[in-house]
Amino acid sequence: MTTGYVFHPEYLWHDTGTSAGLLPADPRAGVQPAVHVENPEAKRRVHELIHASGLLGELTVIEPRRATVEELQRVHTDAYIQHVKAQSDLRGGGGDAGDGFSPVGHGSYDIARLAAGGLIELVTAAAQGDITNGYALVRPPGHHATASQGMGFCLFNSIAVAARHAQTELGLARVAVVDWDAHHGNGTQAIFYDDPSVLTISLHQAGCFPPDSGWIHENGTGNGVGYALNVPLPPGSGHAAYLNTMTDVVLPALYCFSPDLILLANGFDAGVFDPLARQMLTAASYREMTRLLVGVADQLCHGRLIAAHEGGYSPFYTPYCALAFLEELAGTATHVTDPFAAVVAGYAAEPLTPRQRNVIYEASELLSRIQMTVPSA
Ligand code: 9RB
Ligand code: ZN
Repeated sequence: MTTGYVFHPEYLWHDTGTSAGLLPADPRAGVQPAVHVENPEAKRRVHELIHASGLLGELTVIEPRRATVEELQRVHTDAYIQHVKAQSDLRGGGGDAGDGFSPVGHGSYDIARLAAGGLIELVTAAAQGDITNGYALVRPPGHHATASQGMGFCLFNSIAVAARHAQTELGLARVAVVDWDAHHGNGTQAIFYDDPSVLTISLHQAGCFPPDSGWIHENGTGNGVGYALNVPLPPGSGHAAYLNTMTDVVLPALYCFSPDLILLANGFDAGVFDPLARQMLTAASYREMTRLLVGVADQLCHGRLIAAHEGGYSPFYTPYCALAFLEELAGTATHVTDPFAAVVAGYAAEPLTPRQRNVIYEASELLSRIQMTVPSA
């Protein structure tokens, strides 16, 4: 049993330029430019901590490759792929993948292909039995990207590309995508909305991003009805809300669905110090959520759980959440413990509120529509 790990320095070279927190910088309107919030720092520090803690030595390092155009075409339209390439070919940066919130730096097309290809390589290694599970520490992120548009810092939907690769090339027919990033995994949901062979489950802060997306009634369409699940947790949700969502919605959904592969959109922006959401998870929360997910993967699909890094913007706290996640994925522990644990202990102790309980209950009522066998088209 080994854990695969994908990282590449090029992931840090994806140049998002400047922004003003969420907004595009606009000096003429008095909106001050700052380093873009989706910048390399948090991810660089995650990799450093994985190395410095000694955990890297226990992992199976897997070299990423660039996803081919054919592999991207399983998910994205030709026009969109060409658009990202054209924006990336511009000199001096300033490109955008669609919504005005998805910067494309010079050369970012190749880096986004390296991110999607990193996921493909991990999924392939898991299918071959070279690794049990794995984590790709990639940039740019992917879960907001739809077939035809970049959104919310995301260029290519790496998880979706890996899911289609697993189905078409590796014989892994049923794929479940769990998305615990603080924002709605709208792109992944949209790509598989009519497809009962891919179950998408997104836990997120209600109404955060994209605006008006990820509500509980979004359940899929056509043959895919029942195979999209959303748990829009109120702002301020923390350890209890997320752990209860895992035990009452995510785990039962996975048992009902019985996947051959579980993919995880692994955002750490539901962490308590994150600037882009208002959730309150701690490193201990990520550890426990991961333990639950690893347990299901072991029971249902030979441990095959492959995670893609998504959000997580606190440079000082994201690394400890990621380390806790990866220790648990690898079934090991390092000498490094969350140095903020004492500070955040009170947040994690916050009990479930009635509103959180209602959302989780409503989501759990939708599980009966999932079938163990894919309905024939
Ligand atoms: C919109 C605005 C956002 C807000 C949040 C993210 C987070 C992404 C992430 C990206 C873009 C503003 C739509 C401001 O971490 N995903 O995992 N943009 N928000 N103005 N408008 C119209
Ligand atoms: Zn996010």
